[in-house]
Amino acid sequence: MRAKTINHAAPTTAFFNGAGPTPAISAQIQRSQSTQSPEPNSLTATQSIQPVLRSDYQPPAYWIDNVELDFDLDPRETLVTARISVRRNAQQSSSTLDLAGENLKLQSVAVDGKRLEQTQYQLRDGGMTLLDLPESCVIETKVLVSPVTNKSLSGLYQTSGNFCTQCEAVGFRRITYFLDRPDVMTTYRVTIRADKQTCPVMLSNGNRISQRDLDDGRHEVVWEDPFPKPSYLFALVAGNLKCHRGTFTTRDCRNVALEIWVEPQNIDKCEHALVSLQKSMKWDEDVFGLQYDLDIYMIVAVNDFNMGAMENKGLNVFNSKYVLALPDTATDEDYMLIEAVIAHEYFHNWTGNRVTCRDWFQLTLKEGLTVFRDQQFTADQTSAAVKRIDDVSGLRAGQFVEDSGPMAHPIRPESYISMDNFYTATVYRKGAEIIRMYHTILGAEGFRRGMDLYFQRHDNSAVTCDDFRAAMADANNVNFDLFDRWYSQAGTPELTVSEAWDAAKGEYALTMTQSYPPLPGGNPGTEGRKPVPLPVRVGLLDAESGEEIEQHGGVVMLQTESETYTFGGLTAKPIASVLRGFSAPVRLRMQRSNQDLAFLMAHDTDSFNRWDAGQTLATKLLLDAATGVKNGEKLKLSQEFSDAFGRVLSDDSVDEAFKALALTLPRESVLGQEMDVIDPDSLHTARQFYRTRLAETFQSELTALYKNLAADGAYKNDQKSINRRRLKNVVLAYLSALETPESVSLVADQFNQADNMTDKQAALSLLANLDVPARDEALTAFYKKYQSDPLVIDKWFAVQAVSSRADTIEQVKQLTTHPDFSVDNPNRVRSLIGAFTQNQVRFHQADGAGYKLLADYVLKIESANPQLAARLVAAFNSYRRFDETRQTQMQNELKRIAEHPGLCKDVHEIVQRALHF
Ligand code: B3K
Ligand code: ZN
Repeated sequence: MRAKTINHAAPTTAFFNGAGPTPAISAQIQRSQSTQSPEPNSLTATQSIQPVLRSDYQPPAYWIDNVELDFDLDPRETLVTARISVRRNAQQSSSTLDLAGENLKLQSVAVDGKRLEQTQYQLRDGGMTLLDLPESCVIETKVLVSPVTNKSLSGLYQTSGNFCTQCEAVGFRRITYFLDRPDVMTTYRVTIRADKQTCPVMLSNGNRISQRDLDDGRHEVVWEDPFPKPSYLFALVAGNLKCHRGTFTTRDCRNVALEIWVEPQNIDKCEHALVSLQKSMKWDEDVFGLQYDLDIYMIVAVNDFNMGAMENKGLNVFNSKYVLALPDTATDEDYMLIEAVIAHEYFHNWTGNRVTCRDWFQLTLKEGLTVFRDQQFTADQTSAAVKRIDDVSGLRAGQFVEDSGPMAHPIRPESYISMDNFYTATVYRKGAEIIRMYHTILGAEGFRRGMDLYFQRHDNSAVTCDDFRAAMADANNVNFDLFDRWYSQAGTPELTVSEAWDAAKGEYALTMTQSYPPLPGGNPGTEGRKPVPLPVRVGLLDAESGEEIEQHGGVVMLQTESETYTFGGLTAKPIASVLRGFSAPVRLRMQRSNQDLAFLMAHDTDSFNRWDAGQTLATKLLLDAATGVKNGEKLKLSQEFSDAFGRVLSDDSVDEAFKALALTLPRESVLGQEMDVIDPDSLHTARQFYRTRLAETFQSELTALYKNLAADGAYKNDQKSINRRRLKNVVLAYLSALETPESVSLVADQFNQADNMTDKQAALSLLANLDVPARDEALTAFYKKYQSDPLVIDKWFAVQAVSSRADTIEQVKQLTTHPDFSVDNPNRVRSLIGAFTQNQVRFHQADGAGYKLLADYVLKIESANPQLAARLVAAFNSYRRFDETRQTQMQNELKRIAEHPGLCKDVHEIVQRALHF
């Protein structure tokens, strides 16, 4: 292949959208102080919401050499004593030290053993300032915190009666006054005292060095973590827990004790998590040469948790959803996610903990990299092709939407009001795509060289994304300077590809042009955007035989706005397969005929593009059909698509999981992105029409395939069986679209006879869409059987919330009054309200009732759990993409939320960005 550049056009002002910075974000606003937990030590009664800027980074005035923490645990009044040895940063001359602290009742503060008078320190909103400190000293603070009333699930809180902490990003300051920033790394010694009856187990990071009983019915344990760490990796767990144990022997023959701690009733559900951990430990040794470094690795499963899990050093805390599994209660997808999340948190031990972030703007340094690592791990455990398709689908459905709306930000953001709002699909998923591009360019070996150098240079330190990029470049003698743009520019680039065939010369040319669609609202990172380096994997197929033209396959690097790549020595016009494996996170724009797409669906040797060709074709046809619905036309199933569908259905050369994906139509939310104005109703009708017509056309093939797949016998957990179940349930979904008595009983039979949750849940979800007696019977039976298992009851709420039935919103409202619904449990809120916001056709119901319901719940939970409320309210972020009526309705709800007195800053930030977009 040879490349010649025909157009080196300088970046045009087309990227510039002219709007200034979002005023409401930079503006200071006054808010009354949160009344939820009074802070008697605060000096000010009001607090201004000021963004934190990346450009404001300053090294700390003091370092911390070590910290001793003492916890006297009590649900209402836990006494936390912290002794921190501080030493002035040689590069700074200040004798003033600002410690962060929130929701703490200060009891005393002493420096080098001398208690300070109130005049010797200042308490301010968000912390304490100590004046005239010597060059080094020991600061001792005593504070009271109240775990039982802490519903924010940040800091020290109670869950199911047990004590638990969550410190990332800024929860440690809710435990004690501290330099709560990731560049301050120190060693911890932690003493925990609690009632022996209610808290028989007391855990913290590192190694347990002593344990003893006290006279008053309490007991004490001391933990010491030899590795310096930032405060966000601190953890403490105490309560009545049981342990599922295992071991792992490292490559250096060290024995590591593996302990999974859960509530007693869940002790039989831990084996899968344990095996996942062992696999992860082995994989990181094999692929990256990284061994575990402590003698013990603990995982605790808790029911109330804001996210998936947390990688605290040696003591991971997990949402129980990502630990507990038995075939009867967890689906194949749950099993896979558990393995992936366990791996992700384990991999953080090196990418995150040993080498951490200098400041929170660098979050993608650890998250993008660790997501990439867990993706590679899962690809190795399952199927690389299927994993890639799943990941790209997730990226398109979540990150692409974020990147074109009010929350668009570079993977390394420039500013934030609440850091918790920036644990985003962009930082995680797009961040992982950027890492993947280094891997694509350097190959596995070159990437490994870069990783080795990164650890060699930066072990035990807090660094930046630039340091990572430099390690990758230096280890391979490559210049990655242009990659900096991926870190500083927001938005999804569009890659427009056009082809030209010169029959006389036997030359085929692909011209690739990159651009950014403009973003209104002037989000940081959108002005003056420049071309980014794009590794584009390309292949050519012989249009006659469908065979790969080997000499022309490979990766081309597009580093400028536009280039043309010419492929010579051809006797006939080939069919190009572009962006194989989704080698760069862009929207590909290439005019292709339906025949070419059908050809790629049948012949592409790149399985990602094989699948994507089908999705592109389906998208074109479904969008046409949606327009047809709108115009009142009679819909028709496209013959081309029907033929292609039939070929996939009868293709025995692909594995069942791939076939399941290839037979699945693009989701309504993904289709919506391709419309100028999203029309949820027409889209839904069009997609339903296609599902039903395909089911009718292929009824006998689908029925035969279903029977074949259903004849597998008793549940098995191997990959082949998992793939077959995946396909079986896609086939069942088509059959259920027929809505005939036979198809309903097929689904009901699967529900009744299933010996595993995958099949049961799949059938229940299908029944939930129908208006038949079997629906209510199944929902009742399911509830009755699983009512004592919260994770399964979450599924019960979710299937009803995502139902396509016209009365879904009424059902969701009803369910909010169900005795099992609780606003304090994030999993439950997400399973009902969160799931409902993903139900495009019902959440966007024309009368705005869905919007009102969401806004009501955001306001109901915002003061208790700001993080969760902010996640939910982001469902309004796409409001500009809808028709005017819906836009106005959503805008009005956003305004109602914005005007709520004392609104928490997390929700404030999301809502203001949305309103000013
Ligand atoms: N690092 C945590 C996320 C913390 C979120 C704080 N709001 C989980 C993870 O990415 O591994
Ligand atoms: Zn992570």
